[in-house]
Amino acid sequence: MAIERTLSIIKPDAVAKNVIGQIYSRFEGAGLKIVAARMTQLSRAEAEGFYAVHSARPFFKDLVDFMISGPVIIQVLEGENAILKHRDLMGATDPKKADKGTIRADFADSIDANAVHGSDAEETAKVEIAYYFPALNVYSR
Ligand code: RTP
Ligand code: MG
Repeated sequence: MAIERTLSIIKPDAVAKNVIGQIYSRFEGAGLKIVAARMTQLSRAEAEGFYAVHSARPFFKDLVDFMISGPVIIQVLEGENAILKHRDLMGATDPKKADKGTIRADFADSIDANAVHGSDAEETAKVEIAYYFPALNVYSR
């Protein structure tokens, strides 16, 4: 199976709940390595740019408002089948529909405040990693 990289964000609700370590443990437990990471509070322009594909959707403004409401932790995860593995760990977008034991089932409150983001395909992972880590200060090991 291919070694992949994916872009992960711990959203403001999960940072505020103080569950960063518990979420990192799940990544590590699944064999995903954190190869780049930073904590930041996104500007409106950064959040709008990141979610540009959703700009015409009715939830766009709420999504951007939420993503800039507090600090986030952004990381690159690396491992076998990392993109799908990370999506499986996250669970469905709506925490009410997320499988038991997933990050969203355990830590998210609503479809808006849903704890985490993860790239959904190889191409989007590349674009999203370059968006937040343009210098590619990524540490493989
Ligand atoms: P993400 O991009 O955050 O990993 O989540 P996802 O792929 O599961 O969901 P996506 O369709 O890409 O939507 C991005 C984020 O927008 C919010 N959303 N709200 N109110 C709504 O109907 C709605 N739909 C999506 C969610 O916070 C979702 O994570
Ligand atoms: Mg998505």
